Amino acid sequence: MKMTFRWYGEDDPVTLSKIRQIPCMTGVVTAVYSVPAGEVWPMDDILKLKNTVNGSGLEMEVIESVPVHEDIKLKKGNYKKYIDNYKENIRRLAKAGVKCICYNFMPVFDWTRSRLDYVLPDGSNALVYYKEDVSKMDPTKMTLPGWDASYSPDEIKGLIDEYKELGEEGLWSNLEYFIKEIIPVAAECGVNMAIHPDDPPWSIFGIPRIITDEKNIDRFLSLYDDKHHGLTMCSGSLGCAKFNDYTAMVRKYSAMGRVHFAHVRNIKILDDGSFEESGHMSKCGSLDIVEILKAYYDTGFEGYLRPDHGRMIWGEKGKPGYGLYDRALGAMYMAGIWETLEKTGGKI
Ligand SMILES: [Mn+2]
Repeated sequence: MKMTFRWYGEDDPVTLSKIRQIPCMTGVVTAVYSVPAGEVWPMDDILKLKNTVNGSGLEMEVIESVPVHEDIKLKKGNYKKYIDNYKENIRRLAKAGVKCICYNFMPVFDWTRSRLDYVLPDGSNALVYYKEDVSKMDPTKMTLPGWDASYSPDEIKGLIDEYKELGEEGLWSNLEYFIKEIIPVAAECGVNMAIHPDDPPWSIFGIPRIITDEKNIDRFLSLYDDKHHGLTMCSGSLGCAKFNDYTAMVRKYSAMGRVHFAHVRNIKILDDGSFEESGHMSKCGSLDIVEILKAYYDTGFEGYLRPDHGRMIWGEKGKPGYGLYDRALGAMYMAGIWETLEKTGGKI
């Protein structure tokens, strides 16, 4: 296991030098953020990023994310050009020493929450998803940090209608086409492709979401029989649905050698299926973080792991979910569990 930390580039208030001081860190997970979705990343930009990261004593072996253009997900318009661009990005990143690329196939919207600054009982701020509030949200009149803000309200509405028309099976078919195009390139370059599950793992705003549960992940993996075709397992995404036995899923897919990247954070699931992002420690939420890490350890996990979203604590201001302090606490908590697993041969 290699512990990593997400870094949003030179504009990120959490600097590389701060990340370097977290004792367990081997590298950062980052991306070229200046290029619109679908376009080829200039090699100079990739190498500049790599040199900056390496210059601070950290590795850049994981990219999160190379975004998938909506035309590819809808298999319309310029999808062929965008798939060619995607393949070129895989080749270029491989040349720069990247070993793993995280991506997702969520239509239009990335992770969705109803509030980004909910105050937990201990006074920290966290992201929450309250079902009732989400049901009243109008996605054409708002945006969230992970969403592509380049669309106008009319364009968003048009996209939502197109995805409703496409439906789940249509989305599966477009995903299959994309996978069969890109995985041979990734395999040739020695890059592991790691799809991020949908967050949350159910349909929102009436549009389909398909990377949601064990049955669908089995179906996803069966699209291409090659270890380069794999997963980012995210406890905060799959684990926020009561219908997922998250630890069992980690055990299964990690044993198959298909988990290349692990996102670990805790979630407190509420009675109506809403959830709050909590501190990483097992007692803070509904997931048993020790059991999750033990599942990785027992199955010989050799991929990358990062703390996922953190709360905002100690008065820190910054990108929701991506402050320094709580993620650093989470990383050290998990590094401590991992060291104990190693020293006891997993007998904890
Ligand atoms: Mn995640």
